[in-house]
Amino acid sequence: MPAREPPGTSGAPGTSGAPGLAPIEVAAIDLVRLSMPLVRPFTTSFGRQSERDVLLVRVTGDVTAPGSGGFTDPDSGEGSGGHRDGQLAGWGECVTPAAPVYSEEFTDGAALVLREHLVPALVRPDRTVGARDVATRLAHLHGHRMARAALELAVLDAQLRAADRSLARHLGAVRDRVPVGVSVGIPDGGTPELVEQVAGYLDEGYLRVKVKIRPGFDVAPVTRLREVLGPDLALQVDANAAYDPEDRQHLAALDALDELDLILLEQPFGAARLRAHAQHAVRWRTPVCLDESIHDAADAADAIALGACHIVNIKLGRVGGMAEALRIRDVCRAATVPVWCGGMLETGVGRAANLALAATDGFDLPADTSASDRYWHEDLTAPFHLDDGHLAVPTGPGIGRIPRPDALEGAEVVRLLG
Ligand code: NPQ
Ligand code: MG
Repeated sequence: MPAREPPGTSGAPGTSGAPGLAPIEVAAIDLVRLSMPLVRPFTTSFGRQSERDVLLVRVTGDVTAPGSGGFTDPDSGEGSGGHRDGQLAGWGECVTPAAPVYSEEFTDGAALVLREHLVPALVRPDRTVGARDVATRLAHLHGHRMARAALELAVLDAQLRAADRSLARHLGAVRDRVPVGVSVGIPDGGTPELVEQVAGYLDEGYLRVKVKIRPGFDVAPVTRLREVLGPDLALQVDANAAYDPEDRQHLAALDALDELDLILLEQPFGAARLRAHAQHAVRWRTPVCLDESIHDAADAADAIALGACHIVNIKLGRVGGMAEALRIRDVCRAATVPVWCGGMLETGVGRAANLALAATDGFDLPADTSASDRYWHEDLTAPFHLDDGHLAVPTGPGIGRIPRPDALEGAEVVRLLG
């Protein structure tokens, strides 16, 4: 057991029984950036996206004792990539949107902070690095959790590939497939198009539907969905912080949504408005779920103690990576607060990590990790397919997916270290 990596703590405290992971010798770190068109525009209360500005972190490690099976990917039939001349690559997706519309984080900012601050601090003492070191060596830096998460996940993926172990196994996954739902944007065509899209996703087999709402597109479309698709439709809504707790019309709309038998109401108010969430959560029968408000395990504990939420959406990027995601899961489990795995329009790289997380104990509601074809004509990796409302958890080394080399042909690669 390497002294620097005690059992079960290699980027994944909170997991029990996972053997420790050896750190890797970092040979290079690159940012890989490309634009991918979405299959249909995705509109939320904060704006309309028709393409995804994708940013990946690639950590290349020197392999001194290559594992025998560590370099093929049974899920995709591809090699794990980057493994030549005694090297292997780990991948992490930085889920920042191009603009600071979901939170303060955005892709140019993430790329800059990775290049100028996070990567230098990570390798400054020495180039022997494990996923845990991302938290400890970057502890003096504030924020930028999505950038941090991408770096942590890339290091963890490289370590796991070197050890020929899957992320899901490392985390102690309790299921080999994950029940999934779909997040449906506000359609250009309004309510009729929403009904049509939701019916289409149900035909594909999605187990629940999450509808994006904003003031002016809320009660009428959601009521219509209930009328057309019936009381059995597993339906929830996400406001992305668009409602003002001081606005009577906004509150009247939320009160009306409370009559529609929703599984949950996600983030009606601003990220910092815990007291407003608590004041209204106590009146509503619909459980309030927080997304943007929860950055770490302490936020989750505070929100639960205040009565500001009954359910927590966990996203690897928003909380700074796997270690913190598992801590939040543990805080919620101790308080019997259900959690589920959210999504940020990830490519197959981020989707693979989400599935491993969602396969762990405590993730009891369907994930927002939809199939690849919900977002992409062609995913960056071997695609994820919907099977009876579930996605299979990758079983290959690390996250179990790599970007297809041909898909990266037009990508911009910036070497941060090498
Ligand atoms: C949420 N995700 O749960 C987010 C919001 C979101 C699947 O609903 C570009 C980058 C566009 C990140 C659109 C889903 C995005 C984005 C929506 C995140 O709140
Ligand atoms: Mg959300």
